[in-house]
Amino acid sequence: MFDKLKKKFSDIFSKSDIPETDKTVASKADYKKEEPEKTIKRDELENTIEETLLEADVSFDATEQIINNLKSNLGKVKRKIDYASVESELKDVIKQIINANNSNAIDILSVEKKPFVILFLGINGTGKTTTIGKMAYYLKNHGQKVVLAAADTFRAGAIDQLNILANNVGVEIIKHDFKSDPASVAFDAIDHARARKLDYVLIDSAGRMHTNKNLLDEMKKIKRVAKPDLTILVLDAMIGQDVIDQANTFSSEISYDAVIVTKLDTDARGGSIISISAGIKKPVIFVGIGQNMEDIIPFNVDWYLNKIFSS
Ligand SMILES: Nc1nc2c(ncn2[C@@H]2O[C@H](COP(=O)(O)OP(=O)(O)O)[C@@H](O)[C@H]2O)c(=O)[nH]1
Ligand SMILES: [Mg+2]
Repeated sequence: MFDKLKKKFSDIFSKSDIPETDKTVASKADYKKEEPEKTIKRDELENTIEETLLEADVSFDATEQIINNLKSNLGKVKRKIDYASVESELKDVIKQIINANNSNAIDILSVEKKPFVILFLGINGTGKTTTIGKMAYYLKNHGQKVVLAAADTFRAGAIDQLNILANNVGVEIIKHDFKSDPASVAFDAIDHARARKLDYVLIDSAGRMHTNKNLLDEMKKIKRVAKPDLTILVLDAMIGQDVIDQANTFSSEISYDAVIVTKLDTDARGGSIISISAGIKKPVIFVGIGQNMEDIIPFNVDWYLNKIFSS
């Protein structure tokens, strides 16, 4: 993600001005004396960082926030700015922004209330249903008993898709007929979990566009009836900067507590998590990193920094 910045630095600092033929110890020393000190102007540095971030799909607001924080930090760096010190400051600033919104992230495995009810929201194709399968797999592997609620009764095939995932993972599922009331599916799943003393209820939902009032009302009804302990908005890393608009549209209609970002494995630009943290102010609790059931990991800021600074 920071290739451009690295290249800029290597262009300025690493290029030797000494002709190959003159590379004896003595002549090197002579050249050093005459060579003007190589520097990068502060505004040139800031502009390059700004461009790099914007090209990596970091939102404009988040980029401004990073540059402003960086300005005060870079003031402390000595005259000669090298890539390592800029990278280290940049990492610190990005980490602060992400941590500011992740400090209150819930640890799903240590919740006391059982059954713990989780509702998944998000527009079509973001990866809700797949993420529910992955979460069921994750929870089951941690010794938890899970039931899925097939409350996307709107799209043909959605119930079957969740059913296949439930069978593959080996967890229970509550489903009604296509077009039936999603709130009643959620209600039944919670009832079932209580009766069987299960630990988690994961509720799927149909993809809601903010333009469709009926679907929005239905989603609000699921929330009213199920009274979830946690509502998760599923966001697709691939949609770039639109992610903020999408999240804000949701929050103006229905509240949510945390975010799961999917398809990080295909997010070549990498800036989505920074934009989400700066723009949405909700914790990112898990990230999806592939299409298989094991491809979900609890979000960890150091893992993310490592990923974006090494790619
Ligand atoms: N590469 C990748 N694909 C994913 C990930 N999560 C979901 N998908 C794919 O995204 C597509 C849509 O997923 P689906 O769960 O049906 O989305 P929904 O409409 O929100 O329920 C499917 O092809 C999934 O395999 C992920 O983390 N990485
Ligand atoms: Mg779905």
